[in-house]
Parts: sequence; C-alpha cells; structure tokens
Amino acid sequence: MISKKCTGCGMELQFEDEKKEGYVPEEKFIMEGDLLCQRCFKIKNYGKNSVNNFKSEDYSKEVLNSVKKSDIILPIFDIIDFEGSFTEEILDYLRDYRSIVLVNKTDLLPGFVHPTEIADWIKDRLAEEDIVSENIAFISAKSKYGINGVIRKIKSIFPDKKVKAVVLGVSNVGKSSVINLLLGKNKITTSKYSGTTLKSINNKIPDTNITITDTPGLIPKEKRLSDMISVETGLKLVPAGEISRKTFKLEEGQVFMFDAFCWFKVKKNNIVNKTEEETGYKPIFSAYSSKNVKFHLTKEERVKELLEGDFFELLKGEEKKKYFENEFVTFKTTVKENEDLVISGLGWINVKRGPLTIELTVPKGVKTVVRPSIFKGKK
Ligand SMILES: Nc1nc2c(ncn2[C@@H]2O[C@H](COP(=O)(O)OP(=O)(O)OP(=O)(O)O)[C@@H](O)[C@H]2O)c(=O)[nH]1
Ligand SMILES: [Mg+2]
Repeated sequence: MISKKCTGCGMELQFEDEKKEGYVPEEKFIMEGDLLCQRCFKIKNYGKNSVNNFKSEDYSKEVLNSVKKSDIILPIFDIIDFEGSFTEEILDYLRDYRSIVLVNKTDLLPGFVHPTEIADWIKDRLAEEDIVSENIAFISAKSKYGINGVIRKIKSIFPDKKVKAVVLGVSNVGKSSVINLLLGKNKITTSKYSGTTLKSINNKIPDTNITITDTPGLIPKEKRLSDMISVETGLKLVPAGEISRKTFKLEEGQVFMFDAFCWFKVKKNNIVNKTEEETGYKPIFSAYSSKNVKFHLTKEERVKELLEGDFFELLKGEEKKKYFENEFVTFKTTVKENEDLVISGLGWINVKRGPLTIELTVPKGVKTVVRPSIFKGKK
C-alpha cells in the first residue's frame, strides 16, 4: 500500500479499519492532494471529541524523534496556566537543545499586565533551571500577536540557512494553532480537546527556508486540575480576559475555598525571634482564577455541608460525584510574602503580607507549586 499521511493530525492513512486512527474510505484514499482522516474531518466540521488510543509514551517517543532531527526547538508555554505547561520533560529538552521559548495565549492576560512585564519573571524561572534560551517570544494564536516575530527570531539565528524547527509542549497549549498561523492557512487540525495532533507533521513556512514540525502534546506527569473534570467544565476554569482577583485577610482556623475544587485552612505561623504581637498579624493574600470560580471564606465545620449542597455551581450531578471519587490529599505548606501558591489548571493565591501557613486539600496527583509571584507589584 502507498503511504499517505493525514495533513490534519499526521497519522498514516488507512482504509481497512474504521475504528483505528488514520481511517479514510478507500475512494478518498486514492485521491490526489491533501487528505484528512475521518477523525480530523469530524473535529474540523462538527467539533466532535477526538478520542484516540495513544499513550503518553507514544507521544514522548514521537517528540524525541522529531527533536533529534531539528536545529532548534520551539517549546510553547501557556501564560495563563504556566505551571501546567512547564514540565520536567520539556525542561530537559531546553537544557540540551538551542531554543526560542514561545509564551502563548497572551490574549487571556488581564488588562493590567503587559506580556513584557512577565518576560523577566520567565527568564528567572528558566535561569533557576539552568536554562538559557536564545530568545523568548510572547504570542497569541487567537489575536495573532507576535507571530511574525517568531519567524524573524528564527531567521536571525540562522541567516540564509535551511532550518528545521520543532514545536513542542503539553497538550492544548496551541502548538498547531501557532503553526497554522505561521503557514498562513488552517492546514493542521486544532481543537479544545487534548490529544488532537497524533504524529509529527512537517511543513515549510512559505517564502522562507524554515521547515516547521508540529508534534503531539506531551502529557504532564503531574495533572492540571482542569484535566480531572469534563472539557466543558474545564474551559470554564480558563480566565478568559477577565481574571478574577480578590483580596482576603485571614485568621487562624479560617478556611478558604476555591469553589468546590480545593480548600485550605489557615494555620498559626511559628516565627522564631518575634514577639507575640508581631506574630499575631493576619496574613493578606489575593486569589486569582477564572471569574466562574467562586471564592469563599468559611469555618472548618461548614466545609462538608458546602461541598455537599448547591452553593458552588460549577460541579453538578454525575460530574460532581465523579470528582469526589478522587482521592484527596491534605498537606501543610508555607507561602512567603511575594510568592504565589499555584494549583495548576485552577488558579493561584499571591501572599501580600505573610508568611501564610496553610493546610491545603486537593485531589491527589494535581500539581501544586510555590513560585515567585507572577504579577509583581500589582495593587
Ligand atoms: N485564547 C487563546 N486560545 C488559544 C490560543 N492558541 C490556541 N488556543 C486554543 O487552545 C486550544 C488548543 O489548541 P491547539 O492548537 O489544538 O493545541 P495543541 O497544542 O496543538 O494541542 P494538541 O495537539 O492536543 O497537543 C484550542 O481551543 C485553541 O483555539 C491563544 O493564543 N489564545
Ligand atoms: Mg496539535
């Protein structure tokens, strides 16, 4: 059989098994030109969910093979869920290969932050990991911000030379959307569901010497909270444009709830060498999340009742039942002044007066990180 690939997901096409990836009816298979598999056709035309049988290791292998053949890597991070997209696997690639870091979805930033303000913060995060990238580009596949700059940056590193650049990142950060913009056409399938691209896809960027490779999304070892619920509810956790921010002053024993998703109890800080009065302060923090997420302050004895009732509205019925079938873990952590505690895929709190010592309860496996605050000096 002649070998042909789907231009949408990179899968080798076949007409023998409708249930397997890469299927097209035989009459389509024999046609000339660009071909789309049935799965891509359904995603593109009906926005249908794209279930597939690939495993995390299959994706990792595919990415590794493409990276090995490349001159430069273009890892993509999601500015709004930075921690969910900043994984060990990607950091390892960044340590070993030349790179231009792409920070996508800048259209989702709140109006009071300019992407360039975050540039130093990202450079510091990379430096902490012993990574020096050739350049960082702030982009938005949605608003097309910064897209031409990506081509300029590649050209400036490899003037007059043929270049192979490979785009990589966790699922759903917008790899295929960015490449489509670079190509000037919607050739590759994109969707709100994870796992849309299945294999590496090579294309030449028109009027350049650059071959750009799309790769399947890597699966993070530590989960994003949004991965533990349905795609539809998960999308409600994305703070589109208007990030919600609210400031709280808490006393020992009070409980802060991030909707019904997770919660923490404030503990007493044991600061040595401080007088009783100095340690009797109330920590102040701001919580950041999508405006659909309800922030709520309560007493410990009310938490169960609030979770069981219908005060919180995002999780309902079967989905709520399933969410609470997850195992939850509770652990103590201290967040210092000017640090954020991030619950990947949900939001974060920024400590303005601290330290804040808490006991956090989250579903097991969700990535939580304490980091230097991302929106520094914001009132
Ligand atoms: N708001 C916003 N959404 C974006 C942006 N870029 C991509 N998206 C959305 O993010 C979702 C995922 O986009 P894709 O391009 O399919 O992501 P991917 O990284 O190729 O995903 P996989 O192939 O599954 O790994 C889609 O719903 C896009 O519309 C952006 O800059 N801003
Ligand atoms: Mg893709």
